[in-house]
Amino acid sequence: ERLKMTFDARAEKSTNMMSARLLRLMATKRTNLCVAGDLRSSAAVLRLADAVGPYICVFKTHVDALDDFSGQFGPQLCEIAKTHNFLIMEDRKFGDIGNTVSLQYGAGNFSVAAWADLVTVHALPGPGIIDGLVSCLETHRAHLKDRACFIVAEMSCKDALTTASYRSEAMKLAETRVDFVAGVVSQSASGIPSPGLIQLTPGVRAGVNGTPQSDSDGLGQQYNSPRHVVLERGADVAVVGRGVTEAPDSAEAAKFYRDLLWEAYLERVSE
Ligand code: S5P
Repeated sequence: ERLKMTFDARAEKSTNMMSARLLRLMATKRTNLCVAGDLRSSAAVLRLADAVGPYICVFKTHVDALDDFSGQFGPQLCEIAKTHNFLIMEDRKFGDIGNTVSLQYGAGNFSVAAWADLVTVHALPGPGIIDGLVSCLETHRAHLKDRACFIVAEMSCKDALTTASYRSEAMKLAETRVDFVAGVVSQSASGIPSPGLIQLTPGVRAGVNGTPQSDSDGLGQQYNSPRHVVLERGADVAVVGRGVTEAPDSAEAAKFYRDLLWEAYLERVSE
């Protein structure tokens, strides 16, 4: 069964090169933590990536929320990723027709395809959105082999419209396009079709230093504990944003989350 398999064993089963690469990275580095660097200045995001780098498998960005994005951001983040051995995910949540996402992915100020190993994609437009992203990589003749996406199948926020049937259609899309799909963003493992697909689960926060665990943020986000998302909801990679960025010491917080998440993973695959 998928959830009982080790990340190494699942990498063997993976038909997507990037999901295999990420699963192996997680197994080698012994981390299933993704930190969401949702800060407003490029320098602050780069500083955070460098501080949490040793403890993460993926660093997730929202570059359209930066006040001062410049063309140097991508290459600088890539350098830090190389130093600490993690992948970069731009959480763009593409959601338009193929032609438009192809432009958004490869061009514009952000040139996401040039520096982000992974991107997030809404399932809403159907298979055409994957075709659009792939065609962008083909035109630029670059990165065809070292890029992939995660399909947002289910959202963490209260009253999200990602119903059970939407979720299951999104899973089918993931399965039919494993050429470019490395995983899904989801709150549970049910219906994930292949052991090679990675489940990324946001909405994770723990009580640190005796402070109580908060279960929401006042804007619809819903939080679960690291242990709960890995053991009860099937998270392979857990995303922690403010749990790390609002902590007094982000490196220490990342280490704290890494330890809890990895311990829960070991418990899941043991026996
Ligand atoms: O359903 C989702 C999908 C995503 S990718 N819910 C989410 O919260 N996210 C992202 O995860 C969100 O955009 C943010 O970057 C991160 C959660 O941040 P936190 O501060 O609430 O931990």
